Amino acid sequence: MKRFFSILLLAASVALFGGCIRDGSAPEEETELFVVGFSQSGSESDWRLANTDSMIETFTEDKGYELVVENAMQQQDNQIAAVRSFILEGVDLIVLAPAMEEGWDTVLNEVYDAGIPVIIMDRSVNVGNNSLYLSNVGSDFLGQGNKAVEWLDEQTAGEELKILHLQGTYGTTAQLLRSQALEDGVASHDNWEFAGQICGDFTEAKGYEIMTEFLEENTDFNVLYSENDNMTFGAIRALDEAGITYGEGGQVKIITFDATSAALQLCFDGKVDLCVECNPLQGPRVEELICQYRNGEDIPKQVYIEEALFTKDDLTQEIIDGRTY
Ligand code: GYE
Repeated sequence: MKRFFSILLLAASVALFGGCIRDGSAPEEETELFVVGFSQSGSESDWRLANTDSMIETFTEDKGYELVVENAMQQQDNQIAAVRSFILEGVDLIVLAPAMEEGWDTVLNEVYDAGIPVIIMDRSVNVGNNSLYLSNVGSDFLGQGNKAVEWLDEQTAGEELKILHLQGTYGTTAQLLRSQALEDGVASHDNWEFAGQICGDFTEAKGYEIMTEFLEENTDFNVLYSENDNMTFGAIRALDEAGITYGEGGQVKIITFDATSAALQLCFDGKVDLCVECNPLQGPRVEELICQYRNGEDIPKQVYIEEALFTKDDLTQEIIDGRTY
């Protein structure tokens, strides 16, 4: 009987570690779950909520995982504390969705010394030694910004542009690179200038607040480049209250990042001119990497998720309704 159990256990662990179950078939009861500690940076936006859901839906017990989720509420200190608690708990692997790019060397060295592998998801970390993590899965934020700038260039060739730049939380990869693309665009166009650069922290509330304040001083701009959809929703409320028109035939062209269903709907309705997609559904891609790692395969250091641009012409109601976030 004992022997029978050992064979069962062996078969189960071969299934888990050799095949890395992905088809939803239940592992043998005797098999231990693979524990993933997931440090999420916050819950500031619809993008972030969809990203958390994607992880929860992917790493289920029936596939052999236990997912421990810690939400840092946009505070790096909370996130560092969460990572340390994962070390103490002895999780099998850590997925870190870092709020900030800087400040990770110490704690990631601690994780490394504890022998726990790390996958960085969404934004990046800037550390002295890249072997502190296995892989970085996320978006090509500079590519997103560059595509937006190219689109703006094509749409407005030769026009004088006064651009209001609504920025995400300073020091995050999404902000740094989307901002860099626009700053490069302004620097290389004599007819482009900034009307202002203001920070809305990636939230709807802050987007509304900072936009309202800005509009009290200055309404002389014809482009709004907003680094995420939630800030755009807040900014649009402020524009409505100030009586400034936007979108098709309006004073202000709006470019927004994420392409959530609510933003796509605004685009389809002619209120937003360009949605730059940023795909939050990264759980399955992270799982694939974990499987590769557990199977002893080589893992790419940087994995970008495929993303598109949407204008009204690219949209149908069906596409919008098919979006789960
Ligand atoms: O665009 C924004 C979120 O890092 C890609 O952060 C993420 C960004 C996303 O709060 O909505």
